[in-house]
Amino acid sequence: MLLNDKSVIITGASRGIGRAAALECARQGANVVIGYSGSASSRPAVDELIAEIEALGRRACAVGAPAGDADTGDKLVEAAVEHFGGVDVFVNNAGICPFHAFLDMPKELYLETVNTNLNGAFFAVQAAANQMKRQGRGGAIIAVSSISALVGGGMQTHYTPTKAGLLSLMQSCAIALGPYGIRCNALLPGTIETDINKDDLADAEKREYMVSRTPLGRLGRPDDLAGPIAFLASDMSQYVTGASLLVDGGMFVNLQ
Ligand code: NAD
Ligand code: RM4
Repeated sequence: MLLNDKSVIITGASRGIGRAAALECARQGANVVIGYSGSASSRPAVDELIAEIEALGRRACAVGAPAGDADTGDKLVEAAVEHFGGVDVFVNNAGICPFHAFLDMPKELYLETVNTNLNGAFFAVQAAANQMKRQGRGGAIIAVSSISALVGGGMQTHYTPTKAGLLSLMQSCAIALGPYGIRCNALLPGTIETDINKDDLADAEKREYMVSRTPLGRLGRPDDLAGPIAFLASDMSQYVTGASLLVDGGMFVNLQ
């Protein structure tokens, strides 16, 4: 019970890494605010997740609002305060990666990616941090960045800067919020099989190449990230702030 009675907000929790993190936090005793895009097609998955969390004996509620909107963070915080009495942990996880070449990148696609992955995160982190400061009992903020914060991708020129931006945001926020006991850390997943890269990894040759780059011999699964997120959210990491944790099966260090 690393997170007993903690109030945790996770964005983009309807599926993938966010969903696995929500379930692990609930297993560790937390109540969870599930952030999702607000689209009707996501709602069945959200309802199923609420039911699974309740079956674990914890509470959950959902807030449907696009991650890129500057006031989505306020809505998430309001829900956490109303339902669970405050915010102890904020996990910024929502993100998109519409693979596309650089030279003919549509302006709209670039702007949508930066807005969803980075601009919305800035305001949501700010909203969560202000609530934590008001409460006066510290807190933990985790940004789901990426191995792509450290290395490039020819079809990800709009995406990798947002992930580097999230890493940098956590480093600067660690300084800005340390005096309030609010820890800020970045989680850097490697290649995890989820909807975000389903099309990209449908290419058998590309998939095999990504596996071959991974010393642990397989791509990641969403639940590979759940433990590290719970760790960074919990007092087990009480002296960890401004850090980044690669969870990539060893992919980053695999030069030769
Ligand atoms: P996913 O596509 O399964 O999950 C993304 C989540 O973000 C979904 O719940 C989706 O509904 C939500 N989302 C997307 N746009 C949104 C919006 N505008 N408003 C609100 N929610 C929105 O993929 P995932 O792999 O679980 O991705 C989660 C995070 O992990 C992303 O930030 C991604 O960049 C990061 N990440 C993933 C990998 C990987 O290999 N899968 C690697 C590194 C980092
Ligand atoms: C990650 C990394 C993975 C890719 C996902 C979408 O940051 O680049 O390889 O599949 O993004």
